[in-house]
Amino acid sequence: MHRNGPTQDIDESALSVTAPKEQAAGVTAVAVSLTRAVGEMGVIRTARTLARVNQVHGFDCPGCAWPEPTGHRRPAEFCENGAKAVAEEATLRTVTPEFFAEHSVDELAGKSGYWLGQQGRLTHPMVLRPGATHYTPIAWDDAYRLVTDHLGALASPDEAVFYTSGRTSNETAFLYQLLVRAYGTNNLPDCSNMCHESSGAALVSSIGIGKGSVSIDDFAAADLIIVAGQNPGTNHPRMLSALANAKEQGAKIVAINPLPETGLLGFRDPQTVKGFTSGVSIADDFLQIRLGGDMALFQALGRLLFEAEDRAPGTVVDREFVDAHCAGFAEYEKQVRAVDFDTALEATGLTMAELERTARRMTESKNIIICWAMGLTQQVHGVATIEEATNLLLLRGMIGKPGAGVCPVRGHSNVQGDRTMGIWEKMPEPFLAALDKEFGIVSPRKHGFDTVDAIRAMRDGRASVFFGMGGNFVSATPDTEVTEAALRNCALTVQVSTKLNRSHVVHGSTALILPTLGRTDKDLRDGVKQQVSVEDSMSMVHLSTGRLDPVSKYLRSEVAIVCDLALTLFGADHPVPWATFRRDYDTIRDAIARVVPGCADYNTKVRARNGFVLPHPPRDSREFRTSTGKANFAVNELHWTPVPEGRLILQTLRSHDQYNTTIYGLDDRYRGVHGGRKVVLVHPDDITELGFAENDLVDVISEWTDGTERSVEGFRLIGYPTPRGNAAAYYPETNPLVPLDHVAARSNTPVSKSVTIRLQRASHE
Ligand SMILES: Nc1nc2c(c(=O)[nH]1)N[C@H]1C(S)=C(S)[C@@H](COP(=O)(O)OP(=O)(O)OC[C@H]3O[C@@H](n4cnc5c(=O)[nH]c(N)nc54)[C@H](O)[C@@H]3O)O[C@H]1N2
Ligand SMILES: Nc1nc2c(c(=O)[nH]1)N[C@H]1C(S)=C(S)[C@@H](COP(=O)(O)OP(=O)(O)OC[C@H]3O[C@@H](n4cnc5c(=O)[nH]c(N)nc54)[C@H](O)[C@@H]3O)O[C@H]1N2
Ligand SMILES: [Mo]
Repeated sequence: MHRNGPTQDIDESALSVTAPKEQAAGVTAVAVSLTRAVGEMGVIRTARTLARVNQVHGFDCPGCAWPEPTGHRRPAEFCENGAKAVAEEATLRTVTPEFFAEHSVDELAGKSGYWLGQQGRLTHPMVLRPGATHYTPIAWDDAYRLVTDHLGALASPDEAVFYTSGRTSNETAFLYQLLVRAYGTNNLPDCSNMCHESSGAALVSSIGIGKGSVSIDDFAAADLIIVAGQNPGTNHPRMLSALANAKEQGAKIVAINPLPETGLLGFRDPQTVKGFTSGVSIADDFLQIRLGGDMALFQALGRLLFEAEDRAPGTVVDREFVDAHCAGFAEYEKQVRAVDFDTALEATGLTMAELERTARRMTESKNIIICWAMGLTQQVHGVATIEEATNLLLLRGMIGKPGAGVCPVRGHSNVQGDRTMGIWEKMPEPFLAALDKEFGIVSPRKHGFDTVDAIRAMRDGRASVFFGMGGNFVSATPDTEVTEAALRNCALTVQVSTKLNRSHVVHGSTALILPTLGRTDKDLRDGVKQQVSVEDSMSMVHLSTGRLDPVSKYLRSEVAIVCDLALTLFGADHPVPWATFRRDYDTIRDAIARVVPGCADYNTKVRARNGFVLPHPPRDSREFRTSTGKANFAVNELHWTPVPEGRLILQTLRSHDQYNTTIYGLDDRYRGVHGGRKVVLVHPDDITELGFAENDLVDVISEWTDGTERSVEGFRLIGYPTPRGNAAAYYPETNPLVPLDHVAARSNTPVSKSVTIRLQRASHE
């Protein structure tokens, strides 16, 4: 029943372009998802698998972190891209020792990430010895010893880096950070460093907790929902149902985006009969903002809100809320009243009428939610931008009441839970103290490396062991050439993975692939089925149970891998009961209950029908545990990036047919790009003005402030309705253009959404 992956790699010359789609989802989405799933898993496995996605006793969709509805769940609580994520994992295609014997690492390094991923699930632990050309099989015990020998040989634990990607369950995450801290380092970079780190930094400073303050039910109670810097039609498709539902209840929806993203502008809900035949326009207003213009927009809206208050005193500013709960209001008022509208119009590319209309919507609304994702976080001033959005909500008293609040929409399905469980290079003291008390260890207090600092350390030889708990570090991170050299600089690179990816073929002197169970796989310990738990974007924690037979008997669960590694590293008389944890995941949850705030009675509460919600003081009781003990109005100097002469500002984003570095297929259906990925979307007038024609092949060169340049070659120019001066291209192909030092202030997040580029006629046809 095993299948083989495709043998052909991408042929970019087959690329074709059609007009962008006006409506997302609908019948095509259902058809695409089923065809993909059947192709990977066959009919029976498809039916068994998709029926369990996001059901009460099923498994959590490994796609995005959008929550499940709390009440009635429809029989198909997933979307086209969730189905693709499931098919990608539940595939029957396999990558076996024979595959590795056939293909040298050099050969595999010449393949695209798409080709690698399509080969199927990894089946055996594999090792690449120093100087070897091929990976060969290794016994699990020998693999663990190889890792611990390397860790034991380091001059300091701080020379090892332990990365986490956001699919890892709470149980694994908790044990993994415990292993790393017991070993002696806080070097726990994660994908969040490249994702919502800016949201966390801003919200901790403004409201005292780095998580969103709304629940799924708040959407139906909102009367204004602002969606900024996010493409839910592709990346959080089930959010469109929540938005459509809110609209039916009378909410207005404003989309703020440089691109007219299909799902925001038109949507057919495939789960309703009506959705099969007719669609709705989700957004009542589409503000086509320039890249990086959001901070200026939010500040200008602040001034307009104060001016509306002047016209009708007592109607706009929620004095009671501000007086009782906020600090820094006077400073904020003073600064924002001085905002220069001309600058704001230039930075945003919007009209005064658009700003005024949006301000009016905000003054007329009783309940406002602001949602955002990577368009705001991956900016130089991402943290300040999110603070400015929060300022507007504080001014209107929109935190801690139904139908209102901040809503950072998370990416990976458990990226929020991983942080709750301690995956962070700078966990606060109370967490470390509780961990030490529970286990009788001494956690290090010195902050560890985040993602960018980890790359710098490996580049400079300050770290030489890399361990990846999931993810695809080499392809997800910026400045590909620098990062690849950094990984190659390591003595050992280890990847715990489900699928083959580029991080397996860009490696240290010794490299290990440790194949693991995914969310959909059955996990038996001594014949007893184990469950794991996850936390969604709205702080709901619930169980996930895999049901499929694993494609290979050599796969081990992530929990088992962490425990085995710990037993090899620390020996059997370590104070942490690793063997017990490995046998029965309930015992891990009991430990979590004693260490992690808000998790008391974890085993009981997580078994409730919809799981349980973690505490969120601002949402629950308007309590703000910040430096001032109040919600802080932030005062920020305006920052935006003008487009230099003859240049463009580039954002790197996701197509409709990928999950981060996992490429499902080559069709960005909604944007009308088919059969290839090496494209740059540019305004037709800019294409002409820069001396090119649509369809030309170009090299893209990024320019950095230190005078260095980076380039990618052979991209096709596509005329697209972006704002003038802005361009868009897919990640990860364009990661080589993002300089390692191009990071957001205060969050160190790579600035993937604002890279200065110039175009040049392609050097090779
Ligand atoms: N199918 C699928 N689902 C996914 C993922 C996936 O790859 N595939 N990835 C998951 C992950 S980890 C994450 S983090 C999320 C990502 O979800 P998104 O943040 O939606 O992902 P991106 O494709 O990066 O899209 C960024 C959006 O912001 C807009 N934008 C860019 N710059 C600006 C700006 O300066 N201002 C404004 N207002 N808008 C801007 C872009 O035009 C685009 O619409 O999705 C998650 N879900
Ligand atoms: N230029 C640019 N760069 C970006 C971004 C961008 O918008 N632009 N976005 C950033 C963002 S938001 C993120 S979150 C990161 C994503 O960074 P990562 O999380 O590191 O990348 P993914 O592509 O999600 O990882 C995919 C790999 O994870 C493994 N995997 C899948 N499921 C499991 C599992 O259950 N267990 C284990 N152990 N492994 C598994 C598979 O082997 C697969 O190849 O990329 C960031 N990089
Ligand atoms: Mo992400």
